[in-house]
Amino acid sequence: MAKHEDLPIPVFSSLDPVYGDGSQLEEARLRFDHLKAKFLQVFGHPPDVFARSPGRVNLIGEHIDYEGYSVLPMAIRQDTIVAIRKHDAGEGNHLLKIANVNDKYSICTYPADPDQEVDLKNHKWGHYFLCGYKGYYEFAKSKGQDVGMPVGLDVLVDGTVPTGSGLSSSAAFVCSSTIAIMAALGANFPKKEIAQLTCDCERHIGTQSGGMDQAISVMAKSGFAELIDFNPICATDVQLPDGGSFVIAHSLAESQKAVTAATNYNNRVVECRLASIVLGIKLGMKPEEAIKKVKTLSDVEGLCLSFAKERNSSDPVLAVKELLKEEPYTAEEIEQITVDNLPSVLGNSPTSLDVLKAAKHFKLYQRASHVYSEARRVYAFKDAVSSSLSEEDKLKKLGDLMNDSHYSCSVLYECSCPELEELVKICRDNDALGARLTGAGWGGCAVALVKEAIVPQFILNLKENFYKSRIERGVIRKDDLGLYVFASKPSSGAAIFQF
Ligand code: NG1
Ligand code: MG
Repeated sequence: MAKHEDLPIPVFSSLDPVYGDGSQLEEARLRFDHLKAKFLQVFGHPPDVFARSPGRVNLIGEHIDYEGYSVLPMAIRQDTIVAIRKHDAGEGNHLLKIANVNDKYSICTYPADPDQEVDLKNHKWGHYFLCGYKGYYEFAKSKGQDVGMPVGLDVLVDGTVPTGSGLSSSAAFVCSSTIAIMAALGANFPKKEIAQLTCDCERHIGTQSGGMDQAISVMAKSGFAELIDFNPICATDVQLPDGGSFVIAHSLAESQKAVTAATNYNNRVVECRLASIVLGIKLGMKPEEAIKKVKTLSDVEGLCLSFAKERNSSDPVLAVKELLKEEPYTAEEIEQITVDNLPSVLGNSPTSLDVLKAAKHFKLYQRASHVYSEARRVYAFKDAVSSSLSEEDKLKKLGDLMNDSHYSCSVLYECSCPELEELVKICRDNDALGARLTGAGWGGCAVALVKEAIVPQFILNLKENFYKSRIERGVIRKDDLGLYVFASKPSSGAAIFQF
């Protein structure tokens, strides 16, 4: 039998395989009916085809995908649906028109030109569609496929993944866009290739992101979390213990990753890159060699491990502790080690230059310690799930690992924020077995592991202790609470609908 990741995106002629048979199905029917009606109203034609791709919650393994390490997310029910219609050759104006069912997002128009640049200085929501558009053409060309003359596309988007929440609304949008474009143009590819191409193309938005979000959005299976490995991308099913449930709660601080990239997300990617090069040099590589060959902390883990072994340890963090200093490094201090200036060390990439301009110093010790320890927690989590521990002990172990992960994100990686700290504490005070920020951080959601039996009471307690005062202050509406705090089961991955 072909492996799950080698199969193409499934094409369904009914909603049931994705949205089940309960209240979700009714909700989905209404959404699709509304999409069809609105499409007709905006564009004067019905759509050809639909694609959907879900958001995700990362259970453990934060800020390590771009360092080459495995992560453990699961898809959530909330998703993005893209309805699309391809113009006939010779028809219309050769434009990509991207509309949204939510009036907050005004229509975005681009030329139907796969070679156009994404205008990073002028961020628009439609840019994520453009990422998928460019990505599809880049990929098809790299496979030597005849892509023909680009034609105009009419597009209508309906997303239910809250934005800036660490639940990967961006990847849900990029993946559903890419898959809708493929479906409209009559192409389909193995899931693992789509996971890689959507990861590559989301970088056109200006973040040096890893591939977790796209991989889970494309490859998720209902009922399972997935251990995602990179290089090459591969997903292994992880069946979570029955007695526990994951509750997702929004801190209500929105993190605008595309806008804050230089000081937050890309800054950390650059710090990890510099940490890995400095470690490589300290562990015996010539500076030119390290600059050329070392891209991520996983590239020098072998050297760190040999160093640790000589000291009778199997922990790469030992090398970090002995070889890097705890005080932040200045650019000059790093340049003395690399014997080259930082812009050149980083290959003069525009997004890295933005980081260098904005950074005062670089916390190499802290970032590398986080990455190596978090990578090990992912495997410890996976091992605990499949261990022979009693369910009670298993859940406790998973909760402890989630708490350790949060501590590391907060103290070493500094990607938390006061609202997330408050929320995580409230989760723990209300009997969560573990709680942590999820996704990039600096706002967005926390995820808590809670005993199944207490989920309703736990959610009520969060409402009382975290959300009530915010409703009173008018930050959110009481009726919208269900959008901000909910329990989630692992949901299924991307799909195409052709009715
Ligand atoms: P979110 O939380 O969706 O912004 C980001 C990255 C991931 C990963 C996490 C941190 C993108 C598209 N996604 O996710 O690759 O690095 O942060 O673990 O940039
Ligand atoms: Mg994102």
